[in-house]
Amino acid sequence: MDFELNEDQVAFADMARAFAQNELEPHAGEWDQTAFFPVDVIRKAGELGFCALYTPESVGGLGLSRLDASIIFEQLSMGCTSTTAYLTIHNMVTWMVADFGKPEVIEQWGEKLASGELLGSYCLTEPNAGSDAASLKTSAKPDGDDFVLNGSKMFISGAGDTEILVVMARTGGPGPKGISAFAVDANTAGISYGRKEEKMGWNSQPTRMITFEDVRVPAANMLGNEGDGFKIAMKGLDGGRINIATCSIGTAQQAINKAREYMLERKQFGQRLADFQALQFRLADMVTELVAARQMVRLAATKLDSGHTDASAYCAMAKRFATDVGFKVCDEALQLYGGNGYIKEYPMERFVRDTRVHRILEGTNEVMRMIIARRVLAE
Ligand code: FAD
Ligand code: 2MC
Repeated sequence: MDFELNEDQVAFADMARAFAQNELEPHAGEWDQTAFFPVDVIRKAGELGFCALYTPESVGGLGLSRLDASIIFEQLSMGCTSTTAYLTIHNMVTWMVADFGKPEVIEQWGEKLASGELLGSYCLTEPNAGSDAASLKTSAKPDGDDFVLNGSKMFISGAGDTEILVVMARTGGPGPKGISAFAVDANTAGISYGRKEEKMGWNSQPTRMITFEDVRVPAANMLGNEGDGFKIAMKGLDGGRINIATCSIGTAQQAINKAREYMLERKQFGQRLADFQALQFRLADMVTELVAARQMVRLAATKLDSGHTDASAYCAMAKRFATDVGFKVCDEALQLYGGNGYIKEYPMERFVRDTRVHRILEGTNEVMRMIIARRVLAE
């Protein structure tokens, strides 16, 4: 067991840190305020391989491990939580198309997704199917060489500004086995987008509802085989959950770094905040919990990399733990800033708003507990 980063990982982390400091951090506050989706910066990230970190090299990705990807996403999220979180969703979509797409679909879209020329959205949630994703109702009915999609998807990240949708739809009977996954051109006739949701955080990426009305999708665009869609969706989310957990870790680390500086400067009662033992102990707990969370995320990534039978449960544990810790650390850091923590001139309130949703999406933390408990009780 080696807990140190190897030379390559240090180099990747350095590259990601430089990108975060130069391209993300200086603009993150403004993107949040103006709800601006920085597509050009995401494409620039694509030039460095950040749009397809764990997609195979044969499809234009970097072919890295999930562990390496997590190390990179952590650095990026220190620059902008919300933009990096979208980037992780795009990575998930790109990997799904590359891993489960038919050769003609990979040929058509694989490298363009990997480079960031095309951006992707992951479409599972529906108005009446959130946590119970296997109850989804969007239908895909065969008609000649096509499937015809009808239904709606809710809360879709990037929707309206992305080019490729990975859509989970029902081709068979009720339950998970009746679901198939499709790669869909986002501009196909019959697809319409709802208004951009006004959100508490994650403002540098749009979230919209999508409606499908008699949308024709070539049968060749099915990912995997008919009835495989739910498992493909869950496999995508195993990695997605590590990545969202990572975005919480990176943001919390940034919050600690800034709180530390503030404690060393700000004086009250004739002393620096850093001189109050109560605050020293709070900082100590924040750092301790963050280190534990980071190690758990990296352990889950390693389990996914090695194809461990319990990998999904570890991903769920990491997601549950790291997103709860990340949010708590950001909230404590805000407290250390006092009134300034609540003011938008400083980044603390944005860190709190952006990490809050990590406890809800990519499977709520209650669903994570469900996955973990089922695994433990099955043993
Ligand atoms: P519900 O399922 O209605 O749950 C409500 C509450 O009940 C939650 O606290 C939940 O944990 C709890 N609950 C439900 N069932 C149980 C149970 N059995 N036991 C205990 N507690 C339970 N989805 C996508 O497909 N693609 C996206 O790109 C995407 N992006 C998103 C971006 C944002 C900003 C947001 C807010 C959501 C996004 N989602 C996306 C949807 C997200 O995954 C869902 O919101 C989430 O899975 C929860 O579903 P729900 O909102 O329907 O809540
Ligand atoms: N990998 C591979 N297969 C999996 C799997 C995984 N991680 N998880 C489940 N499966 C298989 C499972 O083995 C079963 O197959 P079989 O019958 O052959 O054994 C099948 O899938 C059905 O699984 P379950 O019986 O566990 O299905 P159930 O309906 O009970 O619920 C649950 C599963 C609750 C875990 C799932 O519905 C879930 O994850 N819900 C949360 C939804 C979610 O995460 N949404 C996120 C949307 S994306 C988002 O928010 C973004 C921001 C992008």
